[in-house]
Amino acid sequence: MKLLLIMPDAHMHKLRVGPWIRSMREAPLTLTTLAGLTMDADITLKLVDESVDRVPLDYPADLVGISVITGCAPRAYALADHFRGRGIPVVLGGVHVSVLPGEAKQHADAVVIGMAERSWPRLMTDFRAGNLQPVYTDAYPDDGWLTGVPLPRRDLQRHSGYMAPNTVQATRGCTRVCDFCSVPVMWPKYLRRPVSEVIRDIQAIPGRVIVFNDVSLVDDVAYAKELFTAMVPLRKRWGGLATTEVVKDPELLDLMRRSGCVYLLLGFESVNQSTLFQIRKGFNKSDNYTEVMETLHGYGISVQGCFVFGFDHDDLSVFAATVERVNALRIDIPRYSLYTPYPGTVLFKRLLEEGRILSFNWEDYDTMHVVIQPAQMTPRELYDGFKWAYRETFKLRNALHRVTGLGLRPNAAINYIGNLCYRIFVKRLYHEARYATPYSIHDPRSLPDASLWADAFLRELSHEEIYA
Ligand code: B12
Ligand code: SF4
Repeated sequence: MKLLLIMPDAHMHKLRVGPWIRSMREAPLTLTTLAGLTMDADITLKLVDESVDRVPLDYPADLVGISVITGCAPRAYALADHFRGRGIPVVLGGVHVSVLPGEAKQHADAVVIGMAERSWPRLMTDFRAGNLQPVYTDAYPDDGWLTGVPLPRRDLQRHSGYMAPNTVQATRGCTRVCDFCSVPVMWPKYLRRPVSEVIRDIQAIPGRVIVFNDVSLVDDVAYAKELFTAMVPLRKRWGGLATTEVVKDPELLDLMRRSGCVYLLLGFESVNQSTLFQIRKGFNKSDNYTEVMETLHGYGISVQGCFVFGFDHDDLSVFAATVERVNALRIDIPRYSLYTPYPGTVLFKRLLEEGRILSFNWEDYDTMHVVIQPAQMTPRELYDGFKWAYRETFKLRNALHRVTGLGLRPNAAINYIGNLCYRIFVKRLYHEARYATPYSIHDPRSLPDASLWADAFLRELSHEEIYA
């Protein structure tokens, strides 16, 4: 039996020069995890991440599985329709499918809602018995532990295509509920994997550098300390995601340094404290950002700092104010996004009710397009301000000021490469056709009829149709 697993394209992180394709980010663990869960020895597995490879449209598969995040949903559905047109059954899963299974079902023979650690083996057994069901779900473990996840099949992943090919995951989900974030919707519980299993995964990686895919690795501080203590003897260098609160605990920071932490991605989101309260991220304290940066730099940790534009409190002054602060804070690798209401989130429901969602074309949901009516400016002003902030931030003098301002730092290579990648991205932002307009005005689900879709989505979010 031949199984083809696909992760559709995510444009912004992809660099293509002629036939050479490279992802400027870390390798996802989705397909390699599903492959690890596919135990039958007689199954030939082919994994295709379209960010680094081309999808073999004529592949003689018996079953196709496609992973769907919102920004890639239209591409995922087009691929699903193609393979179904060839008579090959298609299974869809992932964040977007879990939130809008009824929509996904129109393009699939089966949908998998939520995590697949238990449902995927069940689905494979059903499929082989000619008994594929339309919907699969998996209960989240009550005790907060995710045990027995097999080793991801990294051997099946294209190794050369990624900036960081060796990824690991210790936890799933997050204990916070920021209004724009899909994670609490997809993972309603914070799950930890036993430290011994994570260490086994890390030991299986021959390289020295690893990246954690966890969205909030240090949410459970006691767990994080246990994990980092166990990692010290492995002598790895690692990066991951955390919140600004990480600097509160010197013992944790010390363990992070000793276990090899060299890079953290932090969601600062805004320089305005009123915004932080509104988006349910009041645990970020704008006044403390200097302390956060100085502390992490003191521990030799580079910071990718993420900010978002388009909040209700944002007016036209927000762009210059943010760029100025980013430079003053010497954030090593800044990153900007647009406030995007992912389906199922608190924000999506609020803006639906307020009639402020401008586009339901999921392709626009890449945080690089304006899909909402901002409160204090036009969509065009928001888009132009966002692009301006990117260009200004990655001007050579600003990048050099941030990266070399404190002398040559231990992670100079990470900082230089990161800034170089974003300088390339800024060029694309200004020159690629897909970034020319704030949102895809030609999509039938965009203005002026967008509000007509609101009711349909609210019904869909309650999963009424899928279980009917
Ligand atoms: C690596 C990563 C990427 C990679 C790969 C993207 C991808 N398709 O996953 C890259 C760098 C390309 C990327 C880009 C972006 N990402 Co990203 N990314 C991640 C990250 C950190 C890890 C993914 C991962 O490996 N998870 C581990 C695996 C094991 O979990 P999983 O993917 O959920 O899969 C499980 C289940 O969902 C299910 N499943 C998933 N797919 C399938 C398919 C089938 C057939 C089946 C049966 C089951 C199944 O089974 C798996 C095992 O339980 C996640 C956060 C996270 N930790 O999940 C965000 C995440 C997926 N990204 C997110 C976002 C928002 C983005 C960006 C918009 C960010 C940005 N501004 O750049 C872009 C998207 C660009 C675009 N065009 O859409 C959101 C998605 C929200 C949404 N509703 O779509 C997430 C959830 C983070 C968040 N904070 O909300 N990202
Ligand atoms: S944005 Fe970060 S801290 Fe907030 S809910 Fe999402 S993962 Fe958690």
